[in-house]
Amino acid sequence: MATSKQKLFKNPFASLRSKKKEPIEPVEPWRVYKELTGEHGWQKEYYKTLLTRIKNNTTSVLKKEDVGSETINIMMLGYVQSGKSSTINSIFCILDNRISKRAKSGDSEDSFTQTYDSFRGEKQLDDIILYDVMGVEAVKHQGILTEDIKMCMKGDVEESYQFDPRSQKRIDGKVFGKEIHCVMYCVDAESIFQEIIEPVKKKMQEIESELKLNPQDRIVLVTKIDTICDETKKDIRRIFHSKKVQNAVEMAARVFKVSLNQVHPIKNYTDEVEIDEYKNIPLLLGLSKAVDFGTDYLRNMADKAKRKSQQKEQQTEI
Ligand SMILES: Nc1nc2c(ncn2[C@@H]2O[C@H](COP(=O)(O)OP(=O)(O)OP(=O)(O)O)[C@@H](O)[C@H]2O)c(=O)[nH]1
Ligand SMILES: [Mg+2]
Repeated sequence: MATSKQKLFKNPFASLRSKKKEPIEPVEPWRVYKELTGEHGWQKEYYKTLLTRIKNNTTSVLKKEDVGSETINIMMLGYVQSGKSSTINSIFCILDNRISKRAKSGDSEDSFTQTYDSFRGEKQLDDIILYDVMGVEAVKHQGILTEDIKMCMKGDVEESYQFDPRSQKRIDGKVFGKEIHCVMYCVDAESIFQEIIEPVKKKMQEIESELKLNPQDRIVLVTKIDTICDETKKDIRRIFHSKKVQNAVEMAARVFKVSLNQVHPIKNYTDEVEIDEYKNIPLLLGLSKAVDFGTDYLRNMADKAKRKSQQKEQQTEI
């Protein structure tokens, strides 16, 4: 039986062969965060600083006049099995300080996630809602449809909506859900080096051109970096030193046509039995970028609304 990877890529075992040539890891980091490279290097408590920063950012924007939302809404997107649901779970692991499994995740040939599920954050992330969706698939009538993504972005999809790519009946466009403010696109580190077969490429390009039309921005999360770099697997603090991780990030930026600083490598909590505070750091660096983009979008919308109402006032004065 074909695995989901065999269905998506021409040569699913190419990366296993490439593992033999492990490059020597550079001493200098390929990405510099002042707080991680300073005198003290990685601090376990740093993830708490990131949580507080996210909270301060969301609060300051959401309380602004004309911001018509009480939450920052972030939607996951990506191929089937790319780690979308596991990323949501990892964020709850950080909040709960234990292994949590809120979103359904696991190995599956088709998309494990079949419904449009939302997960509202808690504690410092209580202003954030994460939306989980069905994975993108190469095969026709399988995986999330571009049409569904469009509706989700606009907030025209109800909670618990059952994705049905085989059905001719589409969502009827009534506003029940919440508008999306930023997209987190997941791609797994191993797959990014594979030659994507034509139908996947076509579907991805279709989604890309759709997303480009929307004013909301997106970030790319490169998941499963433990599968491409043993050194990072052993010690997550090597993540920004690893040549393999750097290559995966650069490749993702090229494939998704985004700037390098929009691509974030992460290791999700999957087999772990305990939380590793260091692992929380890359996860929160990725999330905080998505929150920044989400708040930027809301600020732009608020400015637009303000200008519109000022114009109206001026017109009535005349
Ligand atoms: N090694 C490793 N495995 C991961 C990581 N993230 C996710 N996985 C595994 O990848 C598989 C798919 O993960 P999911 O989170 O269900 O992926 P998904 O994108 O939600 O999949 P669908 O809902 O089927 O589209 C699961 O077996 C996870 O345990 C990671 O960072 N490292
Ligand atoms: Mg899923």
